[in-house]
Amino acid sequence: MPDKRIEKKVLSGKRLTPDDALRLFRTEDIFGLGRLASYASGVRNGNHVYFVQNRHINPTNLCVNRCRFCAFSRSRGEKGAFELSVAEVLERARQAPEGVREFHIVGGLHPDWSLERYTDMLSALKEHFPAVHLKAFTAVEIDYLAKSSGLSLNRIIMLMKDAGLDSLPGGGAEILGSRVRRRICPEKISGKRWLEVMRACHKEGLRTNATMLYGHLESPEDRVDHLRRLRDLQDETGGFNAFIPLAFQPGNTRIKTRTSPSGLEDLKTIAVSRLFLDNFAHIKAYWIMLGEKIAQLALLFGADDIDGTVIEEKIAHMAGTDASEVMAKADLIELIRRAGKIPVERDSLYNVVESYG
Ligand code: V47
Ligand code: SF4
Repeated sequence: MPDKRIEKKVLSGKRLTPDDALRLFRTEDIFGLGRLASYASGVRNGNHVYFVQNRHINPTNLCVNRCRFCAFSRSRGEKGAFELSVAEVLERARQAPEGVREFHIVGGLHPDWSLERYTDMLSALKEHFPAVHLKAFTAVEIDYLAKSSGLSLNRIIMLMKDAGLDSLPGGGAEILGSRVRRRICPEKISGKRWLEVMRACHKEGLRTNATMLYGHLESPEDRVDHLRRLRDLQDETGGFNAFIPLAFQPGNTRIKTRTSPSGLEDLKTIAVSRLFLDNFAHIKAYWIMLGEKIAQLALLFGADDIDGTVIEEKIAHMAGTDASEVMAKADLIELIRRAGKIPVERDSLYNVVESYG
């Protein structure tokens, strides 16, 4: 075991300190760490691993921010820039197979789309697909809409909810601490503001996810600080559904690292997140960023969710990932089963649709 004292704490359900998390990030006992995280996952979710039938839709990649780690965004007129009309968004939605339960919608910060452009998109989707959950817009986009419309954050959240928004994905968190944030995404809202937007959403009854982009310029201390801030907000609101560590994909970006994080780094990050975030019900191994094989191993290192069918993915693919863009439901089930786990299809709020035990 990585540390007897930490092991004792986990087995007796005691909360880990930031210093404990740092020790875990530094341990070389990867199997001991995995066993401990797997135990913590079992306490919360038994042997179940969740997946969702979803479809990603990116309405535009025009973005005024141009974060250094992002290969997806473009400026107006640049090669590869795109902006979808509401009709084209609907067309993408229609391509989703029978059984899809969630549209995951995120985009760049468009230089001149109006607030109505966003509410029209949500209401059109809701009108045509009333049974599909709309998980849309990161905290960064919500903040941008408030700033560009001159309306308050709470007003924007209300308008989005009225138009059909059901929950928010966890993007835009990156590394919340300002030292790294200034270097990887200087134009983006601060970590403090990201947390404020999430707090406001939770208070309005919208559930959200949280992410952490790792494997670039951050240190283990930066990761622990990030996790601590998320755990503190979760203590306050209880509004986060899942935590998703996002493995950095370096292709076509302006961050000088040669490779994406190693498999061991991926597994460690999943395991430490599971152990430290004791108030998060779910840790998601996002197979698009991890690759199918590491995502499968992550299920033995504390993850209890593997995300979904996805269908079309641009953010990781424009940054050079070699994972595929779509995984069929049957393949998700098989991947989970082969890890010795029970596949459970869920909706966006983790209600069970069907268990394949
Ligand atoms: O905010 C951008 C990240 C995020 C790169 O909530 C990159 O269920 C790696 O948040 N390498 C968007 N990551 C994706 C996201 C997400 C994905 C899946 C599920 C959920 C959920 C949320 O992608 C961005 C940014 O943090 N990102 N560029 C890159 N080169
Ligand atoms: Fe824009 Fe988001 Fe890419 Fe940053 S990560 S450049 S905010 S699309």
